[in-house]
Amino acid sequence: MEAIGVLLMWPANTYLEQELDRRFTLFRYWTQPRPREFLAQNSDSIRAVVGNVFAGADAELIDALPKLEIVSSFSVGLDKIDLNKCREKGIRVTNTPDVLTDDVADLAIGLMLAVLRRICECDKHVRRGGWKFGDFKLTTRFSGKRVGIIGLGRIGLAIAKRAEAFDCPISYYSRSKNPNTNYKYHSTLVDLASNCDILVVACALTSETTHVVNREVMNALGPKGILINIARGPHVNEAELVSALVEGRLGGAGLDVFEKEPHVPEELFGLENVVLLPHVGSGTVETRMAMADLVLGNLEAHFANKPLLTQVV
Ligand code: 8YV
Repeated sequence: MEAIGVLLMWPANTYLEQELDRRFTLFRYWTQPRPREFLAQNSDSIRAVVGNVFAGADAELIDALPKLEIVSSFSVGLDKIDLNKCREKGIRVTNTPDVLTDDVADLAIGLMLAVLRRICECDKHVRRGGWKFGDFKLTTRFSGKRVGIIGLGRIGLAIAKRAEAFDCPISYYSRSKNPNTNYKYHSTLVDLASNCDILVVACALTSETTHVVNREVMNALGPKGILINIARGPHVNEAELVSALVEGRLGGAGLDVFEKEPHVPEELFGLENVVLLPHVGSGTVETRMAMADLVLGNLEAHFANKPLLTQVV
């Protein structure tokens, strides 16, 4: 059978890379010193692309691969893939939903607790020997705080379920009201931010949701409000976030994602009411294995003319 060329865009996972190498003719895009020349020389053999949150399949890449049949993303987020272009060209797209929902939702709760109870600062206090000279200052309770969720999809609902276990009243904002839940719906994001203590970004990144958390929303959340972002950095106007935190107009933030990863605004480094994580939402052994198996399973299904496991387009 003719060798199937698969273009891996980013070294996201060792197991995935090894399995792609074993099953297909694997091209490692990030290792190519002259990408355009590489694509011109190999475009006829590349029938699949595997991307992730850092590198996907934009219009330029898709146009350079005339034999491309499927884009299988090692991520649930699809913001690095030109979905309309894929639709136009009949290119199938898959992602890795569900298998990472629990990890991401767990981390959102972890960030809420870490910010409100200053867990990272308490740890430093002990490690620096500060406890010998006095107790750590009092912090604030998480249980019972009002949690507002932007986007009530799989991950948003999982966060809500966890926060309810802490007796947190749940409210949400999304494009339309979810008829299958009793959570309080707010028709505007400013209204949600004005009526919660903790605002969580859990929606997909699109042109409509880029910078959806702006200065007005941050001011509405207020000097005791906490912003949690486990979705995408560009959901938040990062320059406005830095000024809101530095000026005290926002009470704190727990951030796993940033506008220009891996670069994080250094103004945040000295703020004790901010917890900074390196985009580790799905970063457990179990989940990344399950994600890799979904990528592999979708590719195997496609090339065996069987139904895809998690088809988006
Ligand atoms: C990626 C993510 O899964 O799935 C997503 O959309 O944001 C991440 O958890 C991870 O970075 C691997 O690409």
